[in-house]
Amino acid sequence: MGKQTWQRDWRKESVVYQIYPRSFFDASGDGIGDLKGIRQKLDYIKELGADIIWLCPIYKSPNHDNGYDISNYRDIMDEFGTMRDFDELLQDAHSLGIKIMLDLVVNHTSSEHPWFIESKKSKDNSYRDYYIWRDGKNGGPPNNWESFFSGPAWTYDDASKQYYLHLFEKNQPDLNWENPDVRAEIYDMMKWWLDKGVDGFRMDTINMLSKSPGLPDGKPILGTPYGDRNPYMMNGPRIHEFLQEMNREVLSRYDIISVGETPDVTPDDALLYVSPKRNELNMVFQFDHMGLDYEGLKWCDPVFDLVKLKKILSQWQIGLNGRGWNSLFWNNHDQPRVVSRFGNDGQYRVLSAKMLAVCLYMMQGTPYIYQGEELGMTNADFKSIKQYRDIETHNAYYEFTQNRSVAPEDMMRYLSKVSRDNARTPMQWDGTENAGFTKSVPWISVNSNYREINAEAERLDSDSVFNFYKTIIRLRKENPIIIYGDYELLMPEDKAVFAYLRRLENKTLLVACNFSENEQVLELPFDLSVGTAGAVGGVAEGAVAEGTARLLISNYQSVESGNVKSSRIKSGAALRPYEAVCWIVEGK
Ligand code: TEU
Repeated sequence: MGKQTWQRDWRKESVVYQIYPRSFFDASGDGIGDLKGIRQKLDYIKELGADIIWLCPIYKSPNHDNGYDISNYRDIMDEFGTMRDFDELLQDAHSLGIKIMLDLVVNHTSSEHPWFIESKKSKDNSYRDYYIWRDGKNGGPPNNWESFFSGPAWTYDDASKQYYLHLFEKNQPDLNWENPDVRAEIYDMMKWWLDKGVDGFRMDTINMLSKSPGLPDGKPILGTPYGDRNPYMMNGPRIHEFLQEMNREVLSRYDIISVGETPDVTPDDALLYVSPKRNELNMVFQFDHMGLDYEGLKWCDPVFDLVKLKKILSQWQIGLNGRGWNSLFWNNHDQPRVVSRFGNDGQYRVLSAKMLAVCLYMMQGTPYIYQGEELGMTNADFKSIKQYRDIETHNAYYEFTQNRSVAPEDMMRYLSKVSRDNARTPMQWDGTENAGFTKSVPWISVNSNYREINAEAERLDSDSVFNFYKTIIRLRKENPIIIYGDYELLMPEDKAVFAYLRRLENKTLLVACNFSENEQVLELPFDLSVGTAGAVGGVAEGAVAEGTARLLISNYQSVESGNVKSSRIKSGAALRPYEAVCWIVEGK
């Protein structure tokens, strides 16, 4: 290998596996996943090749929002087990060389948190200012903001005759980050977990901590009684001051990973959070690609547009290259399953799941693989609103069918495509009852396709999505060009093919993905003549570099060692339905 021109970093070279504990594996037999269950599946995660586990919230919670409403930051939710269970899980994970990052939810607490219980007691107690209380206006809430979970973002408290702010459910009151005592409490709690050996945090809604002074009304949103809250609660005036303080007081003192969940940011906004010289976070989750198929409103019949996806992901690859760092994700516990959303969960489920993995995980950034994604799990197959469990889903179903004249059957169709519960059906371990997730009645229905799609079957099948993900993860570790290389989009306007180049030193990686069920043509600005010695034409400068090319991965064929038929990758080569192929060309 030539002179190394890049700065290595374990956060950049790691692959993260996200676990939604409630749906992962139930060891206690109560129908709900738990920490003991995760501990029993560490070998599975190790076999996949992940380096870090992101645990969704495991803290004490009444579970109005499945743990994103915390009533005690320093204790474990009853359903998930005990602090001893956590300590043993952390110890076992570390002994396998797997790190654990927790989910930091500090924009809000549960309304059952002692701080809020005290705060609510009177207008003048020492905890009142831990939250955001305001007098009403014109007989109603202090402003026209809507909650992310439908309805007003304010709830009136009869006792103290004031409203409190909750950007999410009414049981999730927003903390007042303007209050230095609140910030100090949070930093102490973070250090408490880091001193236990936790390896970092995913930071929930972290760009919402700073709200605009005066909490002004938003621009009215047509067809609703609400205004646009985003300009006044996203990326607010003191957010970077708060995060630089958090970094100074906590993050900088440990060798850890931090990723902020930051909806509504551009690449330039993101650089203010992740540029190393800013001393804030290592990376963020942006959501531009997670909203491209919604018509401005989540509850719709999503329309996928590959050209939009290519533009978005390319903007982020180029925008952060050499200046910050990307996270790479298709799924999480809030998003529908990607094979159902951007792929084909019918005839081409396996091929398209593999294609989607090649498309994203050959890019620059830290991959975040969500439980079941590595199996090609699909959206839920619910037929009744009664099968759904998610507070956001139920609130939206009520709001849109009762107050916005959406027909129930239309709303059910929307839910089948966009509800967060699509990602929350139990992990499918094997073909036994309840997919081996629980010996009891699961808290949410198991997808009926578990006999065909499950970890046990896929671990034994060399051609499975699971083993394909293992290969991709291995290739990332073996080829620095995938992690550190530059990025260049090819065929930008093509509606079916996503093709791009990665370059690092004397190597070029070509990635070509067909997002359709029809054969497509791969147009290259140069020919890759392949064999024991091939030549690759430079693009801009027209130079021709001599080099050897080899197939790195394909979802249509296992990679033979060394050379392959050259006809497959000349410009004009055909890409079969949902074909994904990667070639690496090594110059002299
Ligand atoms: O989600 C924050 C967020 O922006 C949500 O609006 C998310 O985009 C939405 O749920 C997608 O439909 C985080 C957590 O990931 C989510 O599970 C929590 O419910 C929410 O914060 C409140 O803590």
